Amino acid sequence: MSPRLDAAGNLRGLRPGSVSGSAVLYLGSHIDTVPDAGAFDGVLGVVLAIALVKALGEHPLPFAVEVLAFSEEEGVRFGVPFIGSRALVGTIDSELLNRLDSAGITVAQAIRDFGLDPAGLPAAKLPAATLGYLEFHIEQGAVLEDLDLPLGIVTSIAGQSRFELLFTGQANHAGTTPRGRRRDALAGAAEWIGCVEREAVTAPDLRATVGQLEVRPGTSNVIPASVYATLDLRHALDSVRSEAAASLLDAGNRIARRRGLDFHSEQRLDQPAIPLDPELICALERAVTRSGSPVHRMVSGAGHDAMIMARSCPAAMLFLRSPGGVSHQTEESVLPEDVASALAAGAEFLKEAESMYA
Ligand code: HGY
Ligand code: MN
Ligand code: MN
Repeated sequence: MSPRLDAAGNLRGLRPGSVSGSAVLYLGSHIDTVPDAGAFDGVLGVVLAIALVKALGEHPLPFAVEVLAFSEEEGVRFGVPFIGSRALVGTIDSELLNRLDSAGITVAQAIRDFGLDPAGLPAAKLPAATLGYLEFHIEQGAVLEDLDLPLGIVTSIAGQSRFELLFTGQANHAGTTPRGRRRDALAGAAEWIGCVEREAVTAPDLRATVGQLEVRPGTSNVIPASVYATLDLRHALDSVRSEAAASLLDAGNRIARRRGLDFHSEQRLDQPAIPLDPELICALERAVTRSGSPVHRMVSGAGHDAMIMARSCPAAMLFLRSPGGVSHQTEESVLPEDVASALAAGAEFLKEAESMYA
């Protein structure tokens, strides 16, 4: 393949089609991950895509295949996900380019520090002649594990809200300040986190997570002056997700008022749930069946670049079983036999594509 780095730092490898100017089928996933991560989230999809291109050898296809290794999907550094794939659908705007990381470096500066030029972002966009996008990814949950199935065909990807929250009280002496005079930001945040858990229990299938909590000044004999927290909400139905968000922001305001705290929230992401492409899903089902694996349709609780690519082209995903149902931690794994099943299904999918796009 001819590899290149686009202005968003996506690493891309193009395998030309049998005629020049062929339309492009994209395969890939992301190569960034989370702190203390496993070794398969994202990168497995990139390696599988490369293996499928390698298996094609010199076989001519009536379309080009481009492998995509997205630069930034998780959103760890700048608090907003899908930066790499947003470049391909043209939604990187000045608000995103000016977002700061914890060292005060903007996204634009980070791109320049990487030796790239943000002015080149428009050239990263998908061409008009884009056939579609297929992403292989570990499931990151326990559905396939519990059903003892190797592969899952994703029908839709749950919507995702991300918030940054700040509880502000008053630092004071831990030993001299009586209960009635305290404006304890951590006690307020802790009460609110209890509301988050209760919301997730009452709204079926809602996933609500407080992943980050930073206490200031953060020493044992000072009543916490402020607490920074994040909230991550996921649900297959956007209405359930937005109702939960409104209810939890309201709870934060109520708790803060009663405790004499300030409560500030900023929404970092409001990513709607995305249905994947029905035609590609059917092609994937035929491919999985022909390759000898059972077909299982499922919703993805995790977010993926496919939900961004789906704005501009037909998108589909094939999940591989996550042993133990764990991910985003070092126990994350994948079974070699499931990788073999995914490769066999992927090879059959390319045959399907050959007849679909001939
Ligand atoms: O957070 C997610 O859903 C994915 O791992 N980026
Ligand atoms: Mn991830
Ligand atoms: Mn991922």
